[in-house]
Amino acid sequence: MKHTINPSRRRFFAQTGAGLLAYAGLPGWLHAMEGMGEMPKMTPKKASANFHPDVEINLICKPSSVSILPGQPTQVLQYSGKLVKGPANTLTEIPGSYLGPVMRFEKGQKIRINLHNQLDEPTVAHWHGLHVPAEQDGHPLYAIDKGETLVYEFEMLNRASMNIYHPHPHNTTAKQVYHGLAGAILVNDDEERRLELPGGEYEVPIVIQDRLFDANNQLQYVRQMHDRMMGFYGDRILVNGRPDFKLDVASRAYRFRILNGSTARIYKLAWDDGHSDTSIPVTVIGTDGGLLETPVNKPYVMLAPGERLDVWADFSGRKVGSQLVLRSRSFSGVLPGMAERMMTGKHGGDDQPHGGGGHRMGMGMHGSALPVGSDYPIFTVRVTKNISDSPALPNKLSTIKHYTLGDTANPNKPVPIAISEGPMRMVLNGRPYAYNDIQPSERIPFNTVQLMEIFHAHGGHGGDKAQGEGGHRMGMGMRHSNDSGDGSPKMGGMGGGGMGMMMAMAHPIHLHGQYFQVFSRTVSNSDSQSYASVKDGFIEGGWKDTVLVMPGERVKIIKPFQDFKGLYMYHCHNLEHEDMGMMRDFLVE
Ligand SMILES: [Cu+2]
Repeated sequence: MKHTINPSRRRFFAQTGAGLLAYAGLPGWLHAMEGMGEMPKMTPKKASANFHPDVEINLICKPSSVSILPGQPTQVLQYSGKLVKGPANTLTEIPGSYLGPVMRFEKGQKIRINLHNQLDEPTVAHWHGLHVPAEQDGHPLYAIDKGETLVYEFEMLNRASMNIYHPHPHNTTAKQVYHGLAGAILVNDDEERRLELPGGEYEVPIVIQDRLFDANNQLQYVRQMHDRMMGFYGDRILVNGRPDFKLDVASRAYRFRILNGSTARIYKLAWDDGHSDTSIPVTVIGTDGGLLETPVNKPYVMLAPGERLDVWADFSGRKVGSQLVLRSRSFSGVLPGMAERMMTGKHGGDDQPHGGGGHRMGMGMHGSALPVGSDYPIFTVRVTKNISDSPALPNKLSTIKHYTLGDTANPNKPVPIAISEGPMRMVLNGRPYAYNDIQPSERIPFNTVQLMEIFHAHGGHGGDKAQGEGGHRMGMGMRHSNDSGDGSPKMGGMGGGGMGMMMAMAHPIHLHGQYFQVFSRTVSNSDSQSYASVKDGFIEGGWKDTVLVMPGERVKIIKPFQDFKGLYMYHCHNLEHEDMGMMRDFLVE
């Protein structure tokens, strides 16, 4: 890679966690800060004379103020877009929302986006899901300061799909997303168009987020260490930036483009029409990377941060005045047992160990009005108009070439993505994020298809090998232990796996660059009650860029690394984890 790095503009980011340094008395917390080192500052790229865009957008990120709850407006950060060139339907504002405009692109379009930073801090925009050159991907390396402009130029290579744009600056991604910086990208292509799926007012983006407001309607964010360790959870669900979202529909088929834009919250989506005797399946026609081959009916679907769902929702035959609610249904096991009990207010103070060396999970922790895994509504659909004519759900949606082991360059030696979980230390492959810290397993040969394996490092099976290479230090005498052998996590207990095991939780792992396919999912505790509460909610048959890895699970994926060399991040899309350093780079070379 040839880059101009101006050493006089180097930045130090350790201070971004300053408010949290109150916890610096805990050595493990300092370890978690290791990843928060220095990031070089690049000279922002300018428009190139020989790139002739079909579409050009000015994208401004700036502080703003939006009325969300009754009363005082809420201070937010916001993307606003102006179309400089291209089809009129390229940008669609979501009225009254802090979310950025929905961007609609066509496969094959040449796109220029001029990102203007009007925030008081560095930012950079990442196109989550898009297959773009490394230097167009919004790596933190390319973050710009206030007043600067970064020009992106790329061709849309993706198939029809829903993607995301959001900030990716070093250590402050979660905070910026939480305060409002995010938007949806829809890509269309000929294969999709032939299906004549519901469009226009019948195609509805549904961006699900959770937020916590103070008494003055202002957003509250990370208040304590625990909010980072477990992820930050609000107590109010917003859809497209609105509370108590209601959608008026006609009695016909709709296409819901659903995105989990929360920083940490995982949903178990299911329909509820108020009649417990009838269960309405969720009809899924697409995932992160676009349409499935055929529609899939599920009793519920798990949706982790960063994941998308294309849902066919047919209200044909429903009476005007009837309602349906999309709910998140109850489940367990995505958080450590003790954290789950604390969140639901079932403080097991006496029956749970507080961990070695004085680490207390209970430190400042409190119950939530909306515990993860509880049952609550997401939004309400109201049938307000009778229409007799509705499109039919196609049987065949798209063609997907399914990878086999024979397509991979490394069928017997998967690239490891080891999840290490410890108090104050959530990392991948044993190392917190650091720029220019590429390890041998992170060098990916250009133009290859790779088998990769995501697993919990404390789960045995050589996991600790991946950790041991460099700098693995668990603070306070805690250690990751291999001695459980079978890899079965003992939720909420110290037995067998040590503290790492006790901290086992679910992580949505996101890989930049091309979409991948889930090859296999194996779990050591398949018969557990927790796992049973989520297992029917995974959609594996299509293209993905984010995959939820439950405690005890090993997920093998197959991913192409074609067309572009350079640095591509992989990280936990629990954005609090990402900012703690649960992120690494692959170097495609
Ligand atoms: Cu995570």
